[in-house]
Amino acid sequence: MNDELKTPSSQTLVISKVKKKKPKLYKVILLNDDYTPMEYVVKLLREVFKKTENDAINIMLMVHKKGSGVCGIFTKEIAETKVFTVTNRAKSDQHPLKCIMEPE
Ligand code: TYC
Repeated sequence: MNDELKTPSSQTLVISKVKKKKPKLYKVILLNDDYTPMEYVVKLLREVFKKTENDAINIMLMVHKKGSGVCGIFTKEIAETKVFTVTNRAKSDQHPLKCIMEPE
């Protein structure tokens, strides 16, 4: 990718090989437990991760059967916010639901 810079004399200087940095991405992962109600997990997936009812049910069932499942892939800040939101909501609703993030 080429970048154009204006010099003081307003000529255009083209600097090549300036790579635009891709942001690192993180998976947000839900972990299974024996107590959090299935409907609660589906509701969280709909509200926090904007999943359709169908997608939310499928992700919840995947977590239930396999032990964990990816709810989405985000930049660091967004992933941190999702983990924070899920963790706080589960805690305040007294469910042991755990949500983590890991590099993609
Ligand atoms: N295993 C839970 C149950 O049987 C449901 C559940 C699904 C819990 C996904 C957590 O991340 C989770 N009620």
